[in-house]
Amino acid sequence: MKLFKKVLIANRGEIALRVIRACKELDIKTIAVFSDIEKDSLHVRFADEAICIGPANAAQSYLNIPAVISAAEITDADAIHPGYGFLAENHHFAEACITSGITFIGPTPENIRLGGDKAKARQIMKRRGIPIVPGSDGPVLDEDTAIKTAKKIGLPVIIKASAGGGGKGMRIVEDEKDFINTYRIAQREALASFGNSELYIEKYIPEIRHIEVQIIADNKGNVVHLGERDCSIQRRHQKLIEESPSPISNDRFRKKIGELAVKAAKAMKYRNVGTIEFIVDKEGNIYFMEINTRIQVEHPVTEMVTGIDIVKEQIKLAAGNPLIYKQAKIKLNGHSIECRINAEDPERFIPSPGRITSFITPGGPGVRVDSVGYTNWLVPPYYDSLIAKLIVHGRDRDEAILKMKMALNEFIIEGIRTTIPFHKKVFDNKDFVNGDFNTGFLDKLNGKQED
Ligand code: MV4
Repeated sequence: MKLFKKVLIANRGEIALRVIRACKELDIKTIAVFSDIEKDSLHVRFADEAICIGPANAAQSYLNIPAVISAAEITDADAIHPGYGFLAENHHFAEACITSGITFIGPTPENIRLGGDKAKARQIMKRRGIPIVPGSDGPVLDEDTAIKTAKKIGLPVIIKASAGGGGKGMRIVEDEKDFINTYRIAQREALASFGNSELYIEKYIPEIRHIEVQIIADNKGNVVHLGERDCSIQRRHQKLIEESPSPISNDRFRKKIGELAVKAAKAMKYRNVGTIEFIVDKEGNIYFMEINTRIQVEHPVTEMVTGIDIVKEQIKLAAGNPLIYKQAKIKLNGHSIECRINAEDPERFIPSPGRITSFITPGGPGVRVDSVGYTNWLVPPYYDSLIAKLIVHGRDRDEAILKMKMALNEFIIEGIRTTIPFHKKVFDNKDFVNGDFNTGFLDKLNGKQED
């Protein structure tokens, strides 16, 4: 098998360690990069080499393209893994890697660009017969067209930024008299947040489930899907709990949504690992939403039920190896759930960085912890507050829930506040246990409107 000799991991935290582990299993040397304040981080300790790329401020280190490329050149890396966040979905960065003769472990720059252009992606999928929510055909380019489109599809509508995603810059309009004002606010917000004011409009669908499909593709255009993940438990567009399979899924549903995902990937000549995001309404109708062109935080639940190491596959595919899986051979076994454990106040979700005075991880069959936490680690205030992912695998959903409850009780993190108490509350909730939830679950749990 063709493989890299040395991979530089252009990331930090648990995902950097996750990639290091995949490289070690493939007998590939690893290079960590770190900012001034992270020399004591575990990704630095466990990599074969480590190189400081700048100050704590991510804009000058983990987001600094020349610094990352130089680090790869100095250390003679033949590939870069971007992880998620930071430079993972920056098509200029993917291009810069290629120009420097370094393989970018991920999709093509063109794939990344389309993933970042939500209005265009919608248009392409529509033309291929993939169901999308009724709305504008691509972007809306002026106010007259916007008003006409909103009237045609009927209120409520949701206005979204073409360059947005992950829920940022979205606005719901319930009342026609508010439309133009909200449209202008959305436009200004999109320009300020993304440097691009382009918008598109969709019918607003209430009480949805957010269901996404993991796909893997080789450089010849072969694509398979690895089943779905249900990511409906979220707060302000931050996912908190993910699972596979979805509680509303069955073989027929999976075949349908899986085939749509593969069709979407083929429509855009997708390469490497990615996720096709859908929303599913109360009636079970499936609509294409977005393409995520990176390895995602929640990938472990898919690994647990398929037995496929997605990060190892990602590296092998990027090295030019063909897919070794046939769709018919991929079976979901049991049920997996992930809780994201953040260094945050569990009630208000405000960051709680600081020194961890005690860190004891849970264990036992079917319990996995992806984390860079340890006793005495100083959780920095500069980056994402995710400090651990707790993943369980059970024969069925009930067993997975029992294991998660046990594991949450065994997980001791002292010195900082974490979202563990929040998760304990969710796993005691009847609706969650019954699989009866949608993206409005947390509002219901708290008895209030959050967004
Ligand atoms: C929607 C929607 C309802 N209708 N689109 C949020 C993340 C992004 N990837 C897609 N999102 C949504 N798109 C249509 N046509 C509902 C969401 C959504 C949401 C919207 C408002 C407030 C909270 C939300 C939580 C999850 C999903």
